[in-house]
Amino acid sequence: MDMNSTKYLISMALISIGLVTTSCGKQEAETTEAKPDAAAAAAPVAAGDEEKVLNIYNWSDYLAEDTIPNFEKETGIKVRYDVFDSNEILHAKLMAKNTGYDIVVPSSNWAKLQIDGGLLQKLDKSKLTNYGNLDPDILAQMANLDPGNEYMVDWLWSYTTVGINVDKVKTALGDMPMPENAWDLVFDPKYTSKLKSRGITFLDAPSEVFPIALRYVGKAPHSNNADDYKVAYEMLAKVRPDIKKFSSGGQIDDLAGGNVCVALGWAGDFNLARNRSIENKSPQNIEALITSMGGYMFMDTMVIPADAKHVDNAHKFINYILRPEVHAGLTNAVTYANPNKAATQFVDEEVRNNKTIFLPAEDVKKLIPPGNVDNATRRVMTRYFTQFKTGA
Ligand code: SPD
Repeated sequence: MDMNSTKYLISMALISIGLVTTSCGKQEAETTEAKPDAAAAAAPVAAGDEEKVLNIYNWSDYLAEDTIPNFEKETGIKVRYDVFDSNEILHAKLMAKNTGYDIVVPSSNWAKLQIDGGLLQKLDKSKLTNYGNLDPDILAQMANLDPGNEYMVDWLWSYTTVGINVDKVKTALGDMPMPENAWDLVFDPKYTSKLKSRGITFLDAPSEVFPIALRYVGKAPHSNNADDYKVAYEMLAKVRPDIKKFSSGGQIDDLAGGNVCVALGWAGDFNLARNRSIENKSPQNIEALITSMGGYMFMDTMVIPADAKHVDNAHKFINYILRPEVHAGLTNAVTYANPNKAATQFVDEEVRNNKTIFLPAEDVKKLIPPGNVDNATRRVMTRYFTQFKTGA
C-alpha cells in the first residue's frame, strides 16, 4: 500500500460535521517565543506593507527545530509561536475573539465548527503557489467539511490509539496474554487492574475520549443520544481507579521517561516518545498499537482567524509549509503523516515505512472519521467527562 493510496482511503473516511459548540479546557498554553531576525526587525515597513510579524497558535511538539528559524531568516518576519493541547482550548479562545493569532491549527472537525460560526476567513489561494503539492484526493474529501477547500490547509494527520511501554506491559500482565483488541488495555478492568501499578494515562479532553469509548461499548462514536454517553461513562467509571493521569501534552515525556506504561493518546506522539527514548539511550521501549477496533482519525489544519491582523504573512507561512522539504521536515521531526504528495520523497525511509504513521489501507478503513455532535450532546459529554475525571 503506497502513501498516496493510504491518503486516499483516509480522505474517503472523512464525514460531514454537526453543529457549533464551545467548551472550556483547563490547561494553560505554554509559550515559546522565537527570536526575530535582527536585520528584519530593523527593516522599515513601507507604506501599505504589513508589519513583519506573524502570530501562530499550534499544538505542542508539532514542529521541526528549523521550521520557524528558516522562515524568519528567509522572510524577515518575526514569529510568535504559542502552543495548546486541546481543541477545546483553542475553540474557546476563538469564540472569545481577538485572539491576536494569524494562524491557528484546529482539527478539521473543529475547524468546520469555526467556519460555521464565522470565526475564520477564506484563504487567498493566489498567494499559495505551492498549493498544488497537496494530495488531490485528500483535498476532494476535505471539501466535504470545507466546500471548495476555501479555509483549511492540512498541517499533519494521525489518529488516537493505545500506546504502550512493551516491557513494562509484559511484566505487569505476567501470564496474561495481550488482548485481541488493544483497547481492552485501557477500558477493561481485567487489564487495567494489572497495569495500574506501572501507570495508565488518558488524553485530557472529552472530545478525545468519548468517540472511542462509545465505539468500545457498541454505540455510534458521534452519537447525539445522551443515554449512549451514560453507557460509555459507566464503562469508563469502572477503570477510573486504575488511571494515574489525565494529560494531553505530557504523554511523550511520561512514556519516554517510564512514568506510565499505557496511554490513550495520539499515535504520532507515541512514535515521538519512542524516538525520544532512543535518543536519550533510555531503556523504555515505546510502541503505538494498531487496534482491531480502530482508532480515531484527525487532520489538524492551518486556518486564519477572521480577525487576524497579518493575513499576508499568514499566507506566506502556509505557502512555506507546503514546500515539499518543509512539510517532509515536519513529518520527520514529529512522526505525524503529512498530506503533501510532493513531500513523500523527502520523508525519511524509516518514517515512510512505519505502518503506525502511514497506516495500511485496511487499518485506515477501521478508523473513526472526524465528527461532531450537537450542542446539547456536547454538554452531556463534558459533564460525563468531568464526572469520570473526578471519580464522582
Ligand atoms: N504533539 C502534537 C499533537 C497534535 C494532536 N492533534 C490532535 C487532534 C486530535 N483530535
